[in-house]
Amino acid sequence: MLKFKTEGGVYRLTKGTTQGFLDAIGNMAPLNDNNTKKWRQHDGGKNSHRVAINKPVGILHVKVVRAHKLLKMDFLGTSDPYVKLSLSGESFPAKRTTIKKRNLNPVWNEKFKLIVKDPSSQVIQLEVFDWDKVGAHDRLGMQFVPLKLLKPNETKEFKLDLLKHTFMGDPTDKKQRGNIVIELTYAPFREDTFKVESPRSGLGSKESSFERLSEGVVLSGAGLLSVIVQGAEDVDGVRHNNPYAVVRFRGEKKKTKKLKKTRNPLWNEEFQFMLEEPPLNDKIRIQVNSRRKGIGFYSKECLGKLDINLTDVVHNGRINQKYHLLNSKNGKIHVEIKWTTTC
Ligand SMILES: [Ca+2]
Repeated sequence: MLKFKTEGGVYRLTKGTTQGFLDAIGNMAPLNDNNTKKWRQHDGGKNSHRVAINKPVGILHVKVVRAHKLLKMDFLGTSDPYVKLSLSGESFPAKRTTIKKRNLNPVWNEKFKLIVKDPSSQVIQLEVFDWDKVGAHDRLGMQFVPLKLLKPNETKEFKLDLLKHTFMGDPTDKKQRGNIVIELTYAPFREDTFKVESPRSGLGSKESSFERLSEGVVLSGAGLLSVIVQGAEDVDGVRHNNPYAVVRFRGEKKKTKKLKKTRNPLWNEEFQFMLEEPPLNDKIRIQVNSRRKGIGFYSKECLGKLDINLTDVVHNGRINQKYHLLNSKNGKIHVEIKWTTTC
C-alpha cells in the first residue's frame, strides 16, 4: 500500500512514508522482462546470436528545483551541493546538476530528460553530494521516486526528505538532512509514431509524405532516433567479406557485429540516440566495412557507404528502405529509421 501525503498539490515524501514506497516497488526492481524483445539472427546457419533490446516507451522530464537545509560538510560551515540523478535498470551514466558553491539552500531549476523503458517498475534515484576540490565527494542524502506514481503527461512536484541510505529503517539515521524539491513529468511516446506503415520497396525511393507536417507536432521537442540496420546484399570485398556496419551520427559511432564470409549479412541490430530536438538538418552515415585478422595485424576495407538525410524521417516518423551503397558495385543496405516524439 503506497502512502503519501499531498499538501496543496505537492507530494511530500517523508522518512516515515518512504519505506512504504520501497516495499511497494521491491527496492530498485529490475526492468520487467515482458518489455524485452529477443530474437535470433541467422546467417546461413553459420552465425547466429541473440540481441536483446529494451524498447523505450517514453521520456521522463526531471526538473531539479531546489534543496533546503542541507548538511554542512565543509570547514566553513557550508557545502557545495550538486544532484546526481539516474533511473534504475539503466546503464547510462548518471546526469548531474551544476555545483552550487557554498550554499545550503541551493536553487537549481535545471531540467533533464531520461529514457523510460518500464514506468511500472523503474525508479528515479536522486543523490545530493557535496563537491570538494580534493578527495571523494560526500553524499548529503538521497531519495527515490517510483515512476508509477506519475500519470502520463502530468507534472507533479515532489518534496523529498533526504535520507542517508538506499536501504530504509536504519535506526542510526536520525539526522535531519534537509529536503529536495523536484518536478517530474512522464511523457510516453506517441502511439502513432510506432505504427508501422507498409515498408517501402524501391531502392533509394525519394517518395515521402509530408502529411504530418501540417500537424506541427513532430517538428519540435525531444525524441528518440532509432536506427535499425537490418542487413546488406551483394556487398563484395576485394580481399575478404566479413562485413559489419558502422553508424555515425553527431560524432557518435556505433557498430554491428562482424559476420564472417558473407555477401548478404543480416545484422538486425538497433541503435538509439536520444535527442533534444528533431534531427531536421542532420544526416546519418552508414558504412559497411570488412575486416580480417592477418598475421599480427588487421586488414580492413570499405564495402560501401551511404548518407541518409533525416528530414524525411522526422516528417514521416519512419523510413524502412533499401538503399544502394556508394562505392560498391551492386551492394545494397536495408535500414529502418524511426523518430519517436513525446509531443
Ligand atoms: Ca565541499
